[in-house]
Amino acid sequence: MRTSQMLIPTLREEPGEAETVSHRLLLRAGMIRKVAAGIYTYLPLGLRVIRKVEAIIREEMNRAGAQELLMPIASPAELWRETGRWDFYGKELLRFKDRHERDFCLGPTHEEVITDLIRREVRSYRQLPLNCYQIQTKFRDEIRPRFGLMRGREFIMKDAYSFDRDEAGAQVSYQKMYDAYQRIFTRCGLTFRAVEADTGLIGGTSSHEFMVLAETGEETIVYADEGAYAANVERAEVLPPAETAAESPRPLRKVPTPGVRTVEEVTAFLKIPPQQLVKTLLYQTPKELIAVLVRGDHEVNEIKLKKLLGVVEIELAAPDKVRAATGAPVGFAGPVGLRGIRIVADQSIKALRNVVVGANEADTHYVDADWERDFAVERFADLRNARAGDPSPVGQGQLRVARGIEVGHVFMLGAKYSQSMKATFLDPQGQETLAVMGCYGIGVGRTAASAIEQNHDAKGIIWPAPIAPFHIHLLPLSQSAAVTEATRSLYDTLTQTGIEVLWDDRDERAGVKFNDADLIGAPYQLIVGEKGLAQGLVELKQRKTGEAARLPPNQVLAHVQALLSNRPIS
Ligand code: 9G3
Repeated sequence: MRTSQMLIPTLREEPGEAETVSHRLLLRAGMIRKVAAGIYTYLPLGLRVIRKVEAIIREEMNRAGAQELLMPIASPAELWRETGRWDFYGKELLRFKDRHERDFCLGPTHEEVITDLIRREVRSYRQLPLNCYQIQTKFRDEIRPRFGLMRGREFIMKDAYSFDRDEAGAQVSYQKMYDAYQRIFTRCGLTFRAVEADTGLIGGTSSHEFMVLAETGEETIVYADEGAYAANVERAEVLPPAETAAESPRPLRKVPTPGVRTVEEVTAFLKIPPQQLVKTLLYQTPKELIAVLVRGDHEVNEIKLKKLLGVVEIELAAPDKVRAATGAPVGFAGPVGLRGIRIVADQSIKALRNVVVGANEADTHYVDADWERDFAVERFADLRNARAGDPSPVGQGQLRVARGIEVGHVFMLGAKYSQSMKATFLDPQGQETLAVMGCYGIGVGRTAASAIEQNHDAKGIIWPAPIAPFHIHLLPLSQSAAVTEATRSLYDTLTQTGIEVLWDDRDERAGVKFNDADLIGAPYQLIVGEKGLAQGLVELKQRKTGEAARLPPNQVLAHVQALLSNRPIS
């Protein structure tokens, strides 16, 4: 392809609204353009990357025995009513009516549609196991779409659904998908980890997220420095405290703490370590206000709290609610003398003695409070976020923390959807049996964007070769006959062997061509200049390392083929 004939509107300046590097570079490299919030056009260069990611996904899904189909984006409300999700989801589910006033939504995922298909077409255990997948546009009306392709409203997802005769079969399907995901992200040239994940609202029994490790990732993962343990911090278990503080309880005392509210202020004012302070956080659930106690240096894990309380929604109580319930402003709430409010506590509290807590009085705290003597904890549970330094919950080594971008998610679904939609089959004994399901997603655009988050420098993108829009950026530095002739010959030789070459044939200064080539990020740049040619040489430069080799044009093909196949260069 020749630059002069392609739509590649590169930008010199940083686009204002982009907050993360992949968003900025996709815009500047002329790969995407926004149509509306969270809704993008993939321009020719950007679409070439998307298609490469899709091709890798397709190959590995087919290799794993899944079969491709394509479901509609318009999804009838009737199916969503059967599973109860029509009313369960809020504004994120974009709904519309057709001309006959019938309700539809733009599909955010396709459990209902695929289960409806299978319950009609699968009647016998002989037809199972079955794994169907699609690569298709999804719509989720995110309240705050941001970061370009990272969190769009309309996005391309590969979503697969497995149906098995029983749990054991479902485990086999799950493992096949898990292994296929390992191959997919490896082939995309990404550094990633599979982590244990929360099953979230979808339900089901277990799930893993595939995280691309990047400082700009929105997810926090913890992993052990020994062994294979890794989990999304939302899900990561924390072991109960090893031992209980030796000291004996001292008498409870009230002390004035004028205007001293936060952990930092209280610990500085009373000269205590944060481990000696117990935070009292009041949460509002649909049913009640509840007090949650965690150690001063820990954070509440709201996913764990919701699971303990069996609620779907939870949020910190508003300041006026805190004042009404405790008689004190935020920062002075405490468990002692708290009337009519249940108290749950993170298990770390159990090991503490003589702690500092709010006194439910403005500008006042208690010191030397004791949970067995001075207040009633209804439940001790694992309610905090795991953090660096914690022992690994599986007993090997200590935990480290990293940031990640979720690019894939695999779920064991059990019979959740086959139950509500009566997707049954006749087992060998002729008994109606519920299919056991799994579902498996990959964000295609997010995978491409995360490759940028992991592979870029100040000048632009550095695509991993397997998903690069082109293998080589061909850069003639003058319009002279000699340079043009040599360039054309190189272009023909390379493209005839299937190597993808972007020939920058514009009448532009060398600097402009180099800037665009560094921004667009093809893994190799082939530079044809007057001087070099006079010596019978052209220059092959690696975008990632900047390493350049000067070689005769007739050696370029072999050199490039060796580089692209990761063979040592002879
Ligand atoms: C909705 C809306 C948003 C959603 C869902 C449903 C996320 C929803 C979870 C999944 C689970 C898996 C198959 C591919 C892999 C992920 N956001 N989820 O179910 F109605 Cl508005 O999508 N689905």
